[in-house]
Parts: sequence; structure tokens; C-alpha cells
Amino acid sequence: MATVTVKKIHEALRIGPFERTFEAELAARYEIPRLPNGAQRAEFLTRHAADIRVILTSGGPGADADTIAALPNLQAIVNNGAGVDNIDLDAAQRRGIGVSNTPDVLTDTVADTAIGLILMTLRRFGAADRYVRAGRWAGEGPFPYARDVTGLRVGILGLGRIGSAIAARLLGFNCAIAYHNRHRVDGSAYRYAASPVELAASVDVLVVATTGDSQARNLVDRAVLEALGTDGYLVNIARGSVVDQDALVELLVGGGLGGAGLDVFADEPHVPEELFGLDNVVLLPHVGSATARTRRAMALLAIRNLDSYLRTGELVTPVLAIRR
Ligand code: 8YV
Repeated sequence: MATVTVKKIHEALRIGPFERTFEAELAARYEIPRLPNGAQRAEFLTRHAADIRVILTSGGPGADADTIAALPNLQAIVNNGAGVDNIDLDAAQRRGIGVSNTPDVLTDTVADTAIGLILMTLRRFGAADRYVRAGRWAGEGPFPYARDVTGLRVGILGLGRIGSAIAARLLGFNCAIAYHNRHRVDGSAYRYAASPVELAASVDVLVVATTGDSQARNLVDRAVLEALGTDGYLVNIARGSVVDQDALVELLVGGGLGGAGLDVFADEPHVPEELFGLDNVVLLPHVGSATARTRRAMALLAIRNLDSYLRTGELVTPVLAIRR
């Protein structure tokens, strides 16, 4: 049997616990110290900060400005995930620190999640499943009618890699696709809407597929949700921060929005309890990329970035290049 060498590296630091596949793949190759919390953090940094050249992180913990500032020789941040919204990119850029993510390998799985959410929400499959399990079918008769997905008008907010994969799938449902991005996408056959409000006002379903950076914060505000209206549906597979969650909850509870399918929330893992009793709302625990195959592909790509940085000083899939 081949011997696996687990290498202890002092120039790397992990922030936060990781999802289990990344944790396992990493542990099979490297022994990397984890940044402690609380009182031990300062002590750790006094001893080791100067050695650290690369940080490993992921969606939840990220890397904030204080952490970046505490590491004087930091050159790279490797993120296990596509979204780098929890990393302070301005702080990294100012110091020429490179940042990598895991693009492409999760696109199809996240797009599949969006389609699942659209189907579940409009066809009310979650509620229908609960109806059967509660023994109500036999007692109360047929489940109420739902809404067709075929032929809907769908607006994609953020026609990037994932947004485009969602749109491509929806063409199979004969949906009419429109989108809004900061700039029109050259060569796109889809209808362009000049603002999120304009997009929301002209579609049945608004799918949020933007990045979660600061410019996208509350892009889906009350006005956008109101434009979507009582017959409109919101689906979010991007980040909770892109939507004004308080307004969303208020409108859903008050019947001002047709329904919502949500994989992401403003303060995960906390989900507004007001939504728990609503059958026109589908709530998922941020499982957009959570299949065994995709999580492994993400973990291996993050590790390739780490390996490449350690061997050559360069990242494989940078969102910010290392500047020397
Ligand atoms: C994961 C994600 O939740 O890639 C992203 O941006 O949101 C997800 O795929 C996470 O990053 C896994 O660590």
C-alpha cells in the first residue's frame, strides 16, 4: 500500500472549521495549525504571525481586515468555495495578497439546486410531501393546485457562470429569460433589464445568482420585492446579504409576495422562524453545492491552489493575483 505523507507546514494557517470533505482531503495531505479564538488567538499570533504566508479559509469564517493586518508576511488566501464575500478583498488588494476560489466545479450543482428550488416552490412539492406524511391525503382529499414552471418568465439577477447555467436549464422548460447585470452581457440572447426593479416587474420568478460582494448588498430591496408582487416568486442561491431579509419576511408573512425558495440567509445558520409555517416558502440549509462529487472537486481545487502556491508562489484560480 502506498504511504501517504502528511506534511506539517508552518507557513500556512487555517481559519475556522471546514466542511467535511475539505477537512478530510486536507488532513490526508497536510497538518496545518488552526487560528484559535478568544484569548489564545493573540498568543498564537504573537508566536506565529510572522511565519504565515498563506491562509486557508471558506465561506463562513472568511478572512477579515483584522486577521489580514495581523499577518505581516501573508501572500495568499485560498478559499474553499466560489464566493469570496467573507474575505476583505480591499485589504488583500492593498497589500498585493492573492486570493483564490473554486470556480466552475460547482456551477452545475448550484444551477441544479436553483431548478430544484423553483420546482419545489411553484409546484409546492415540499408542502405536498408534508401533506402525505401527515396522513391528510386520505382524510382531506386531493392536494390544492400549484403553479406551472413550464413557460414562465424568469429573471436572472447576475448572469455569470451560475446564472447562465440556470438560464440554460430553464430553456428546457420553455421559459422566457431576462437578466440584469451591472453591464449588458455581450452577445447574450436574453432580454436585458436596466435595473433589478425593472427585471422584477417583468417576470414571474426572480432568481438571485449574483456574487455577495458589498456592491450587491440589499440589491433586492423592498422595492424589488414589491415589483415582483403577489404573484411573483423569489429564489436565492447566492447570498442572503443580497436580499433585504426583513422586507422579504414581512412581505411573505403579509401575502405581498407569491412565495420564495431560499438556500441562503442573512445570518446563517439562523433562519427567520416566521417563515417556518408558510407553505409557499421552501427553506434549504445552504446546500447549493452540497453533493459528494462537487464538494470533492471543490476541495481538490482549493488544495491545488495551496500546492501551487507552496511550490511556485502562484495561485491556479485567482480572483486576485499575487503582486510582488
Ligand atoms: C459552500 C458556497 O457553502 O461556494 C460557495 O460560495 O456558498 C458553497 O459552495 C461553501 O463555500 C463550502 O465551504
